Amino acid sequence: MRAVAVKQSVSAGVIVSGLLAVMSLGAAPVTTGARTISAPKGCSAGMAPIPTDSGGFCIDRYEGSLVEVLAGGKTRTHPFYAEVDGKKVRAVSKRGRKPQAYISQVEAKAACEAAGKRLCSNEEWTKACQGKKPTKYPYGDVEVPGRCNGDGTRLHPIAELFGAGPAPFGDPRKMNDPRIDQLPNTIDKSGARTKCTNSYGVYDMVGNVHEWTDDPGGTFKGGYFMDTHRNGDGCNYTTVAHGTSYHDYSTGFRCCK
Ligand SMILES: [Ca+2]
Repeated sequence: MRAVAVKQSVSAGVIVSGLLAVMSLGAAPVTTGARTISAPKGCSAGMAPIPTDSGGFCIDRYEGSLVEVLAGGKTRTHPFYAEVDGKKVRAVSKRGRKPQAYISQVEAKAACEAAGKRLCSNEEWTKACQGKKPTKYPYGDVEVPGRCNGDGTRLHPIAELFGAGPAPFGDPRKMNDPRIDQLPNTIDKSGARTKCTNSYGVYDMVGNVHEWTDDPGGTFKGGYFMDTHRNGDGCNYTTVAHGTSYHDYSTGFRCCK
């Protein structure tokens, strides 16, 4: 019975997706047995619709980058390697931009809200990462080296800048040094790894930068360019060691709506 239920669920997801392609906006709910799976209506540019049995949600296709909002409402690009440091910023989901790192959950939440969005819940984030037919990695259950930016084969950038040993990892100033993510072979532009995606068309959920969720206890998910296994494999990678004001060269975000 369980296998049948799963098959129905996946089938409904395909139907909803097909309707979306035709209609652009939303779709009539699809009922499978006791469950009704429906897609969200009107996901904005740069977001993907994720159908669920509670109405669905939208998620940014790309890791978040930032623009600074200036007096008078004009904006300018905020450097991905610079801390937010009290600036008024707004989240952007755009292919080809290096995603923001050095950002806390508190700052990421404000940036999403300034864009009319919010941080994703842990459950939303994981569902979007695993794809329509849930898999350990966005593209399948078996890891393909190099498909996402998480192999960690380069010398650790902290060791490159500050030498070996554990001490730099406990030093917030060193962990937020803007030079780190400007080193070669650290973070990629969003969407640059064209096969690091899934059946929803969402990119870089595993690797590149960690992504804050809305967990009030402080959680970020997916791993980063040096590691996608230590705290769980792929979409299950979950870091709970840091509070909501913490940030370093590896912490980024993505918004939902
Ligand atoms: Ca990521």
